[in-house]
Amino acid sequence: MKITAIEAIPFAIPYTKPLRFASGEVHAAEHVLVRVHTDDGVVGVAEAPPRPFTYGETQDGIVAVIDKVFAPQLVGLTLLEREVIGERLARTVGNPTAKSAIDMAVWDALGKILGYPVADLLGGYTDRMRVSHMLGFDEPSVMVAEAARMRDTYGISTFKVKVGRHPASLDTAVVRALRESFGDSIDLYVDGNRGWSASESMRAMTEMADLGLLFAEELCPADDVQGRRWLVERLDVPFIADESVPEPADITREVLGGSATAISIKTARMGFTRSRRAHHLAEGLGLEVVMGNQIDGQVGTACTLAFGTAFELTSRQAGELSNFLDMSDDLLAEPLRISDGVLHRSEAPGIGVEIDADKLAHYRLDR
Ligand code: MUC
Ligand code: MG
Repeated sequence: MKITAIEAIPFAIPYTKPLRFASGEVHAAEHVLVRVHTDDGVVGVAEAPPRPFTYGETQDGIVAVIDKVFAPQLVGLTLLEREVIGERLARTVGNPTAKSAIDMAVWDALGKILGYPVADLLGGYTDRMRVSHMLGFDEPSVMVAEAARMRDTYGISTFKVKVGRHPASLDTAVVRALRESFGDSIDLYVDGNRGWSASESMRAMTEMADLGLLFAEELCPADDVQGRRWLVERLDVPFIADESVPEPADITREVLGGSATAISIKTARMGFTRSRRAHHLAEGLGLEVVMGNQIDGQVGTACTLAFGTAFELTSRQAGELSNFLDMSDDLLAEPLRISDGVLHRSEAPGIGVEIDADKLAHYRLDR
């Protein structure tokens, strides 16, 4: 159970369809595959997606902090010492996806050694989640066609619509077109990635009041403290905190401060260990939870699914598990498959994925 080495392997896989949103855009999955090796010969894996516009991390930075700081601090510890691992990672400020990938690779290795899926070790609630697909900025007709393709091909009927543009009518027109095209057969919610002010958000939400939205996510910055409280108090749908709650303590602060009433749990930024704390906080504070997507590849999606299926609260809402569909390829030997709007988790130990050695050799950037 002893950690003998931690590898950070940069790779790049192009997107077939770039994702555009208020805080940035993504054209390629320039991620880092993290492998935790143990003296049992077992290797745990996870992936870190650099999101400079959200967390400040870069692909080179993730590789450097793992190689130079985290690996030397963790080699020699055992997989059972996860509190010690967390404490050592926490000595370094920031770097959430680098820390989280290490945490999840540790859990993956532990599951493989014990012979159980991580989802069962964490909570074992269910074997599947409904899938919510994220629609990036485009013309209304293109976004409606994309939703129709997702529904017809994969059975997906929940959509998160990216908003936050100026003028806001660019976005409200999209949401209205989706509702008019699909009627009540789909669920819709919106994510602003902090693109609007509180008053712009209120005007847009008022304009969309008849469209039956499930949630509104991060429409305006949490740093606009009074404005955001004012907005959240007036909305009649839960307000999801996403990038404003990278740590469990942020959840407490934002919720008790009246700036959020629901949270997005992203394993990419909290790993399994801190996501579990976020989940317990959500239970204790009475918050709705959506399993969010950090524009993850299939390894990251398997991690989100492992965590989401572990608990009742995290599997209640459709999880954002489909961004990988917009990638031209991936690293898994056996790809994830969404059908009838549902993604089943693997019954294999750990997070239940196997890396295809040829694909990794093809896409890695360090050789
Ligand atoms: C999301 O839910 O916001 C876009 C930016 C980011 O940090 O994550 C994605 C999706
Ligand atoms: Mg979001």
